[in-house]
Amino acid sequence: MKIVVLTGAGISAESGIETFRAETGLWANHRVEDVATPEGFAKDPDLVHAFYNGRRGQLADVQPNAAHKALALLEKHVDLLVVTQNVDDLHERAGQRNLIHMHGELRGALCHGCGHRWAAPDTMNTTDACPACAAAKTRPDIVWFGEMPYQMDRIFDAITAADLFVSIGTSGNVYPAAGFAAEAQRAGVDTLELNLEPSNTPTDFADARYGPATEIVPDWVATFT
Ligand code: BJW
Repeated sequence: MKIVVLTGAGISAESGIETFRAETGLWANHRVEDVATPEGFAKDPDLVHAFYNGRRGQLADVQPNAAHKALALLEKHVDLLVVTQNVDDLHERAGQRNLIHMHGELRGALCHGCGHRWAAPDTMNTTDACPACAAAKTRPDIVWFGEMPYQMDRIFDAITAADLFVSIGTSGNVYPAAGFAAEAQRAGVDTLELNLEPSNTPTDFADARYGPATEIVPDWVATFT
C-alpha cells in the first residue's frame, strides 16, 4: 500500500508550536509580508532573522507528540512518504525517514547569492558568510510566499502513484499544498482529511475525521498495524 501524507502546523500544535492562522498564532504579532516574503527580508533582514532565530530557539523546548510518533510507526508497515509544510524538526526527531520539508527548515541556512544550503547556527545574522562563496547573503532556508517549494516533481509523482493521500493539520490556505488533494482525486487516488476542523478544501476529500491530531492520527494508524 502506497500512502502520501501531507502535514501542516496542526500536527505540531499539541507539542506547543503555534499554528499560523489561529487568533493567537505565529502571525498574530507580525505582518506576513514583513517576515515571510523575499521582499520583507530585503527590507528588514534583522527583523526576519530575529523572527526565525526565536522559532529555531524554541525547538529545544518542544518534543514530538503521539501524532508524529504514529506516522513514524506507520512507515514500518506501509510504503509511506511524509510531505511536511512544517519547518520544525519534530517528524525526524520522532524517527520519520522518508520525509520532504517542502517549505524548508528552521535548522537550515541558504545563501541567496550562490544557492548553497547548510546547517544553520542557533542564531543567524545578516553578517554571516556563506561557507561556499563567502558572501554575506545568508538567509533562513524557508520557502517564502512567491518562492517555489522544494521537490515539487517528486511530490506530484508520489501523489499520483499513491493508493491513498492523507492531509493532517493544515488549513488548506496555501498553494500548491492546498491543491494536492484535488490532484490526488483527479488521478483516482483515495483521499482522507485528519484535522481539528474542516479545512478550506473539504470537498476534495472522500473521507474525513475531525479532532486533535494526538488522538485521531494514532487511531487511524492503528488500522494498519
Ligand atoms: C489542528 C490542531 C490539532 C490546529 N490537531 N489539527 C500572490 C502572490 C504570490 C504568490 C501567490 C499569490 N496568490 C497566490 C499565491 C501562491 C501562494 C499562496 O498560496 N498564497 C495564498 C495565501 C493564496 N503560494 C506560494 O507563494 C508558494 N509558492 C508557489 O506557489 O510557487 C509557485 C508554484 C506554482 C505551481 C506549482 C508549484 C509552485 C509558496 C508558499 C510558501 C508558504 N510558506 C509558509 C511560511 C513559511 C515561513 C514561516 O514558517 O514563517 O509556510 S506560509 C505558512 O502557511 C507556512 C505553512 O507551512 C503554510 C501552511 O499553513 P498550515 O500548516 O496550513 O497552518 P495553518 O495555521 O493555516 O492551519 C493549521 C491547521 O491545523 C488548521 O486547519 C487547524 O484547524 C489545525 N489544527 N490545532 C489537528 N491539535
